[in-house]
Amino acid sequence: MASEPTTVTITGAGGQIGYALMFRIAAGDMLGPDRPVRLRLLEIPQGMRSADGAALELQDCAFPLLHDVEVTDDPLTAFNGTRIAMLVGARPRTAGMERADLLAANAGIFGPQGDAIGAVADDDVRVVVVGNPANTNALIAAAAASPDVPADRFTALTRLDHNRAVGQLAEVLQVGPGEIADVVIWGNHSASQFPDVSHATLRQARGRENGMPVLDALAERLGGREAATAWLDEVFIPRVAQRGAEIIDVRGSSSVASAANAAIDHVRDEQLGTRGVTSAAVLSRGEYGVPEGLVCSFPVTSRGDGEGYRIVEGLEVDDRARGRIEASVAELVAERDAVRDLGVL
Ligand code: NAX
Repeated sequence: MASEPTTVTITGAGGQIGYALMFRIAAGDMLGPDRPVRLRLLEIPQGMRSADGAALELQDCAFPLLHDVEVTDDPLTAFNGTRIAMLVGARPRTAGMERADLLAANAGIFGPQGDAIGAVADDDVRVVVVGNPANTNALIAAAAASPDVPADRFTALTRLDHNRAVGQLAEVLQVGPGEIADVVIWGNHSASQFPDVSHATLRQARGRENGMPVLDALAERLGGREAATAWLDEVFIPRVAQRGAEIIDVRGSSSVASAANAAIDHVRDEQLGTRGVTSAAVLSRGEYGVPEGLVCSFPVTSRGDGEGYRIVEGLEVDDRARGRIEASVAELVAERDAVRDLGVL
């Protein structure tokens, strides 16, 4: 076991996703069975009791990997020496709230948190933003942390969308989710996202060396190419994009365990390496025509070598896919411009 614990900060730790996250991190699900962790839980004063209660429960689990837990409402304490910052707490949209109000309210959270990360986090800090609007909140935090922390250390979570897409494909193709490789979520973590299966394969399908294209498997299963395309356009894409609303409708509450699971997948793969391509919202340097400086979901891989996620370049993007990606990117541009108008960036 490594002797020095890794500091992990969770914001919004008194909320639902925070509660679902911390026990799995303390159990070693995120950084592996050899890395002890020190948890720093950030809340606002109204959320402190809930986070304090969760900390008592963590103690009662007696996790061998959990070095210590501190609950605080001070960002400078929460981010002090942090290696992995998971920014979950955010201001939700309430009835009648305009997009500009929502962006402004979240800028008031993610700006100061970015400042604090810039001031006191570990030199090699990695940040994942879960709280919505996640991509633009990441942009705001990165701008605030600059120049102390390079902007490419800030990412946003689209792994839940990715995992949802894999789950839908696994069901229709009647294979295990682990069989499905190289699905891509492009764009914003919002209803405009584009879940793309054109590069996806079934890993070990019927002895084919490089796997069977998912598009071929769908055509086989659904009765031809046209039927497969119709299913993708009319069922799969809207269902993945609207899955959050479906969960609320059926469960009576938003996605919590699956969101926490995706955040753990995101950090674990970034730290320890990916198996094939996954999806994460990362800083664009102009790849695939996405304007530089946006935090956009791309196909990514990580070698687990400390360099973080790298965008997979050179994938073919046909006209249909290009149109969908551009629509989602236009939304990201509009969010960025709205934040600029507020004087935040
Ligand atoms: P909850 O309302 O249960 O918890 C949020 C917590 O954040 C609250 O305890 C609140 O006190 C705290 N908080 C608010 N401002 C804070 C601040 N400045 N510093 C520290 N803590 C603060 O929400 P929950 O269900 O946990 O969801 C959290 C966020 O995740 C929401 O913004 C939600 O929209 C977003 N999601 C993002 C997903 C993604 O894939 N990127 C999927 C799931 C989820 O919808």
